[in-house]
Amino acid sequence: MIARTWIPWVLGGCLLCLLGCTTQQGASSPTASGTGGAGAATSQGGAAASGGVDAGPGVLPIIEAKAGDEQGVPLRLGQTVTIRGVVTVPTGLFSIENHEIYVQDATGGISVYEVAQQSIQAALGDDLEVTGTVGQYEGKTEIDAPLFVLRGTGAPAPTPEAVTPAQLCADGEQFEGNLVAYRGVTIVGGEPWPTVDQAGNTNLTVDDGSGPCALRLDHQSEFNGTPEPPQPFDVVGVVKQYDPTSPYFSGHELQPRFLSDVTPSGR
Ligand SMILES: [Ca+2]
Repeated sequence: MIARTWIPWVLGGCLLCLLGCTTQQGASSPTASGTGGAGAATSQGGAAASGGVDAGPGVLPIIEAKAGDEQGVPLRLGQTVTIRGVVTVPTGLFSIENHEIYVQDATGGISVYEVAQQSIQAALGDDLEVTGTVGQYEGKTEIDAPLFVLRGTGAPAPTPEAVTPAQLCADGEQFEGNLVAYRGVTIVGGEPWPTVDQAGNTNLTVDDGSGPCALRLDHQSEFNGTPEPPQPFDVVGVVKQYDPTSPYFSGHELQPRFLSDVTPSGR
């Protein structure tokens, strides 16, 4: 007789697995385990990962993993979840000492963070399954202490959603972690463009006519020591947040990744 076990990850939201799952599909593997869709047997009620790939049993849509309460605190704070998405910010771009990457599925994106180690070298387009703890740092929701399973490589990048600076500053929570784009912005305040190498990050204020919001240049990214771009410009990046006080609904900022994320405005 083979008993179907009531395994703990059922509590993580995989009620459908009561009907059809017998194994955990390697989600706790500490390292990348090669390519291929080893676990994509069934779709989780709309939990499709990027590129139309079924996320697989036990995988939460990212929008659910990062959902917040009325104070902007993640509803699943401290809980272990498994998500799956395409890498939009690769290893080594935003942090050298620690490790911050971003992954995105069809429902949204999120920061994945680990301290003092890089347990995977994630590249743009990697299709990663991530199991970790939902955390929050100064308002920014993260998957902390992550374990990774590489499900594929070379997935197409999500199309950045166009947002205005006014939207991002007024209602940034809905965009947090996502790859987005400002269109036709000019620099209207904040710190100057880092034309000389800076020891710290640079926080500029940009506006497209809708209202101002933040554009943040990580000092470890390739923007340091570059000429100020012609304006207006378009800029792609992920949405971060720095808001040290509750409720956590302010302090959203767009952070570009590469020099190629900034282009002359098409307007
Ligand atoms: Ca937040």
